[in-house]
Amino acid sequence: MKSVFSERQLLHTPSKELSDGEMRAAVELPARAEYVRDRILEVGLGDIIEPSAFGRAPLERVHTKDYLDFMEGFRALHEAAGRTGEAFPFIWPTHGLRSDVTPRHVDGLLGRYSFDAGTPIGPMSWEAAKISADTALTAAKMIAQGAPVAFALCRPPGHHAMTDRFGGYCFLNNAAIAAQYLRDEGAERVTILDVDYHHGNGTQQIFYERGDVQFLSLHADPADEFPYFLGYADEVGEGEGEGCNFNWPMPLGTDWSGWSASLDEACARAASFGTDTLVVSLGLDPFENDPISKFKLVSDDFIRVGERIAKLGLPTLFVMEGGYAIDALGVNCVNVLSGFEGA
Ligand code: SP5
Ligand code: ZN
Repeated sequence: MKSVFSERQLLHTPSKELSDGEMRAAVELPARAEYVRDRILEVGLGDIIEPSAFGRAPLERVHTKDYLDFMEGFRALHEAAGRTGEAFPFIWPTHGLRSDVTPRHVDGLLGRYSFDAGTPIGPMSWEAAKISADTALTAAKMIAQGAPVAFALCRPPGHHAMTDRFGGYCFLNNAAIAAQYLRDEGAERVTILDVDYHHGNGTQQIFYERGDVQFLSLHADPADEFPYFLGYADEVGEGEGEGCNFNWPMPLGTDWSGWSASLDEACARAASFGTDTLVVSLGLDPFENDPISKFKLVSDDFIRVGERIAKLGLPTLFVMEGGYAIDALGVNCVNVLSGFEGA
């Protein structure tokens, strides 16, 4: 299968993040993508293509213009405030504060356009995020033109990004942008299957009232894990989207037996929806040695993930999300892709 990737996605270089009451070394590092790229070349999975530039139009199908303007203008505002490194949001317009005002200062805007303090944003983050979205779009175009499968080596990741807020290491929702693009190019019923350890709150929010894009997510119970405030089993969609959103929250410590039972149920949902195109939000953080996660999948389990998804017999776009066990990331990611191809 073909993959899409650009070294410009490495320009976002977070150094630290707020974790356990301390500033710790960031985990969403450029090397993540390099390990996956190197493994693709090592096993000869297929060509790696450079993304082409799609411009703002496909981003505006998912994100608000004011959010994209903020992201584009962030670097200038940040530097005007006398800063050159990374920034962290630290105040949000929660209940009791005004959400109908747009501050002028970059720190106010950071709060307006984010939902957590765990996502460092630096001068080059927008550039890298934009290319990451182009990577998803370039791979989606291959599917729209008839390829049975394609892999978007996205980094930074996307599934936590909402219509108008970044967070969870995500700035642009690559999978959502690709799914919307596929709809606009003729797909009738798209399913997004999210296997990242964390609930894909951004993707769920974006499509929550949509009957044409189904969202299925397997993840750690948000009562115990980030993003805490979305991803529960009673969230089933609203309006046109009622019955098109399904969550499988699972206990910390879940291994292949429990996880694969949820995967089987999700695949049954994908089939019964009448899906014609599948987008997989491919997080590799359910891995047993992931430094921030508490599931127990082993490297060989990822081969079976690919095999199970292939059984659906759908045109499938894989979009990389999380996964922080850096030295195992290449093997685990490519195991899913080879499992899919070999099935
Ligand atoms: C795309 C993706 O996987 N985003 C994940 C964002 C998770 N951010 C919160 C991380 C908190 C980590 N705390 C770890 C404590 C370990 N002792
Ligand atoms: Zn994750």
